[in-house]
Amino acid sequence: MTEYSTPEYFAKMTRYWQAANYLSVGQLYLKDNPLLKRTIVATDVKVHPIGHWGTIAGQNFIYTHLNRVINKYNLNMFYIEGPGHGGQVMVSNSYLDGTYTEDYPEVTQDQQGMQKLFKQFSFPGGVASHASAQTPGSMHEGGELGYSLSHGVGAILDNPDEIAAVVIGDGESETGPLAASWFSNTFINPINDGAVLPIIHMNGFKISNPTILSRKSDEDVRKYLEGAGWAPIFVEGDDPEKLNPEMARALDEAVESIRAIQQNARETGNAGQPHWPVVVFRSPKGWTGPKE
Ligand SMILES: Cc1ncc(C[n+]2csc(CCOP(=O)(O)OP(=O)(O)O)c2C)c(N)n1
Ligand SMILES: [Mg+2]
Repeated sequence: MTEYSTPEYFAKMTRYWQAANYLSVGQLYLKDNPLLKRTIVATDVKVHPIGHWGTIAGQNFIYTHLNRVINKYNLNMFYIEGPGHGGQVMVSNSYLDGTYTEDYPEVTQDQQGMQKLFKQFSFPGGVASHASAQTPGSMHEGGELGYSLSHGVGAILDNPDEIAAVVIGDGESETGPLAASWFSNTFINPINDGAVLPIIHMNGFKISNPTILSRKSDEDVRKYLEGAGWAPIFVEGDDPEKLNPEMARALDEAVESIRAIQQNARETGNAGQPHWPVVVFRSPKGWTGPKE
């Protein structure tokens, strides 16, 4: 399994992440000139760009790493995007893996297709700025923050081989529904049910206001989550070269601990009340964007 942790593999992940980020920023701002092969002119740019760049690079990073563990451990895993206002995350990643073009053959994986992909995003007659029913594989449209974890738990009940990877915004975590849903682990039976892997995307802000959870120390966040019956794993940084091995280690640990909990319960017949892993991922809001 070391093939998934070599410097070469991590370098490819960085390039995949950068491609996803480029596709995401292109959808936000460009109508034409998708590869910036000629000097940018006013008509290349959207007059009213609508979208949330701040959540994108962090979520693309998480998505890239979830693809890694899916391949490494051959997982049945799906992604729930709590901060679903980052609609490009779903669109860009499904475009990169080819499923977007399967469903929309006119959006080809070349310059012409990219131009269509970019122009249609959050544009009259185009696609929504949040993860929506138009996105390949999407089951439920977002819009209202707070329900990601409860949806994730609902989806894995009686689905013993399924893992719902639930990305939760730190702003979202302040909503009543999300705060209450930390207790949903009480209802997960490791014998008959699958698992949720909550990943708190701690980018410090909700739109541009500071979040409560991000202002707390790791120690307080740890106690908060442990008190609700979870086992937190912390990852923090902004340099992909340093962060790739750390995120890989964190997600390996999370997946292996989910498997160990399930295996133990299924072998002994004792469901218990296990402390499932949760990843707390601190990265800058608007990561990779220019300061000016
Ligand atoms: C219940 C609810 N309240 C308010 C909003 C408006 N809103 C959209 S995005 C956002 C900030 C979300 O912050 P966070 O969850 O931290 O996600 P980030 O963009 O930082 O990843 C807010 C308040 C909403 N969509 N739903
Ligand atoms: Mg946030």
